[in-house]
Amino acid sequence: PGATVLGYPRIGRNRELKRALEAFWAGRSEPDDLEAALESLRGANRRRLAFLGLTSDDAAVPQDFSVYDHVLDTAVMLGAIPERFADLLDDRGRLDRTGYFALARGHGDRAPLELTKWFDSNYHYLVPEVGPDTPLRLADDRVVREFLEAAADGATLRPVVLGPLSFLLLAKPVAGAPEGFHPLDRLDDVLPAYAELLGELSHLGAPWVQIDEPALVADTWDVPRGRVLAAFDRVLEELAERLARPARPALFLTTPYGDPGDALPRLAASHVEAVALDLVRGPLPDAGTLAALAGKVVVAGVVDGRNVWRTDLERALDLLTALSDGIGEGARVGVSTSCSLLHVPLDAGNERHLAPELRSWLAFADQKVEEVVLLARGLAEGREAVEEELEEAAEARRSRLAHSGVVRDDVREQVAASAREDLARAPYEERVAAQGEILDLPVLATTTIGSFPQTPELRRARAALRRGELDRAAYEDTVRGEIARVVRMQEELGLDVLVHGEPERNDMVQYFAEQLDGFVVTERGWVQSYGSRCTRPAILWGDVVRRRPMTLPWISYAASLTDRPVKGMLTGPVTMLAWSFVRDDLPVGEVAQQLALALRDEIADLQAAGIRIVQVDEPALREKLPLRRADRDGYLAWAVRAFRLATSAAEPATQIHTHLCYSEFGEILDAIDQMDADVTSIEAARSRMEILPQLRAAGFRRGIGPGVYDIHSPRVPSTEEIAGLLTAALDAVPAGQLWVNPDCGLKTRRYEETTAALANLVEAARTVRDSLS
Ligand code: THG
Ligand code: ZN
Repeated sequence: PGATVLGYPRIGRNRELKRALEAFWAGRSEPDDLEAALESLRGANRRRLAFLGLTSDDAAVPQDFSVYDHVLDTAVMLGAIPERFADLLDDRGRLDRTGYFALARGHGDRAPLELTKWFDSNYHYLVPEVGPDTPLRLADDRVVREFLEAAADGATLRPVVLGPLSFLLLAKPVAGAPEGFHPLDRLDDVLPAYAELLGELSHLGAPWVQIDEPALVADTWDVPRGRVLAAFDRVLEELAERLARPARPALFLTTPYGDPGDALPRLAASHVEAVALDLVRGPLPDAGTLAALAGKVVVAGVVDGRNVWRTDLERALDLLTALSDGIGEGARVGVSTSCSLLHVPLDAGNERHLAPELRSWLAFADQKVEEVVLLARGLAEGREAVEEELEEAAEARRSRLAHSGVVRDDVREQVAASAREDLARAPYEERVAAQGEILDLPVLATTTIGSFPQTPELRRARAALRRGELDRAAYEDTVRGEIARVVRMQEELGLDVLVHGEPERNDMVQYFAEQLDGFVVTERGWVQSYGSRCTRPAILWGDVVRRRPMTLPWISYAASLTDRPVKGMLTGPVTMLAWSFVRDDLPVGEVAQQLALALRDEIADLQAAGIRIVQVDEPALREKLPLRRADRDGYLAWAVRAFRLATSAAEPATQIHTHLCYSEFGEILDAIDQMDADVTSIEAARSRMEILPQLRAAGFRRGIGPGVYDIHSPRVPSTEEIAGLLTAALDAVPAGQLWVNPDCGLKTRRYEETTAALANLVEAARTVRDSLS
């Protein structure tokens, strides 16, 4: 019992992790420099947590560092190294740092592990590849080494490992695995490795080990729930029961990101010593389950690890008391965060330019640690002991809810009025005819997703603008110069629908957040996205109002430079929400409608200025899909409605495009259809167009642009290769429906690759087009 957190950001207060990794990758530092920087980062994190009040005696400080990704670390720990990297293993079957980075980033022509979204967050993990013959054993002693590293410094940490069930459910079968094989088939092969690790840690004196099993809160895996539960029973049997203390440390089992549901009674009946519950997203367990938890430490995740608002401490203490009373006699309740603090920035105290009132509403990672410590004290010593802090937090909360920007009557009225609107655009056939007349595009029209590479010159100009060394007029000249260059380049390449290239945007969410009332952006609120890459999520705190056109001057300028159609580029409502921290005082579906209304005004302005094509990107639509099946329809209903509301100002002759990232669309095909965009571009190059027959079978009849150039790799695809993909696409989609485009924005690529690949793309479209007639 006491206070703890399930995990802490790994990037460092000044993004030291990014600096250390990128210097090493660029050859600017030696392996020893890198290891020293990583060790110093681990030391700084544990000292910080101790300073904030987590104690070593309770092993309250988690040992959860990762150099690149914790799922990759688990794969390496278990020796699950794909065959194509076998020659990077040393004679004891181990990977050095270079090998580790090869799995994360690729090596020569060997593809890295696939990156995909971690649960419903904007963090990406590397997908382990497990087949029937993948060697699985305890192959790496990182956990032990880092435990000893801290011990040498006088700290007793609580090692954190991703549990065997979650590891296998997050993995994918190796290419060529037999039909019907599932990584979960290998459960009995990974359990001994975990048992061995627990034995070693116990031997070294680790009092606790944290095992994360977030997979239990989702019911959307490709195996039935019954099988997941049976596998979980095996985990509990082998690790908690068969292996008795002191042959293993006490087990601290967590189920972050939601409600473990029917897995909880099993956990309550098991031999684990502590159970951590996400009480922000999940409910207080029922009376029977609470009673069954009586012999254990129950760690209550009452501080939200996914958002940045200060905790309602009063409510949290009520919850802790209810939990304690519900367990009854001898209850041992600990206080924690709902999940790792990986998803929030480090310290709101670092924000020097936020309005003090706004700043007082926020809790980033460090403030959340303090909240947890305070709540544990309140629980132990009684409410009176923390009366003052409770009142101060309540006051900050009242100030937020009473702020004049939080409820704006005009916005609420517009949203209410829009709920009565029929959002159907003209019938698709009518739109196709009207658009065809105006746009006069060939079949297999070519375009890009929107962004072009961000040049060092642009980055420098933006930084100089921020520091006040460049005035706005000069900055805007730089941006216009870049737009002119990109438009000319696209004309020369022979693309049919042009874009302005987005040189004015740092991030596709932040750019809009900076211009909308209701949002604030941070200065140093970095959150890890993957590896060394971070984003600075905006904070949506009030009702949303568009002050003035946000993209119109740039798009109009681009359009003035060419006779070809220029596509306007906007970020859709779901993605604006998904990649920001969102207010907790209004249902998120309603916030989405407010964003949609702001976007609708922008589309109306673009249309009035003669822009005939507008793309509303929703790359995060798939990622926000709820982890429980029962919640999916409700989510998709408001997400689709927001998209339709945003695009409802478009006349029949205005062509609406959308772009969706990540290739698993199976579950949302119906929603994509209901969004009713005229053209949808999707990621498909890596999956060899597998999605198309599904779209066809679902009766999708609108324009579709399956990406034919994989922009996530520096490789330039040949004309023949692209033509081959297009020909394959034509098997499933009539030529009149097919668009030709890369599979995502080009922002992270370099111009050399981009122009070569686009030239091949245009050439391939011509060849296939000619072969049609
Ligand atoms: N914006 C936001 N979230 C995203 C993406 C985005 N999530 C999904 C996907 N795109 C993630 N991809 C990236 C790609 C590159 C970077 C971050 C996420 C990146 N970041 C810079 C860095 O870490 O140095 C900082 C960028 C900045 O200055 O804002 O390169 O597009 N919100
Ligand atoms: Zn994309």
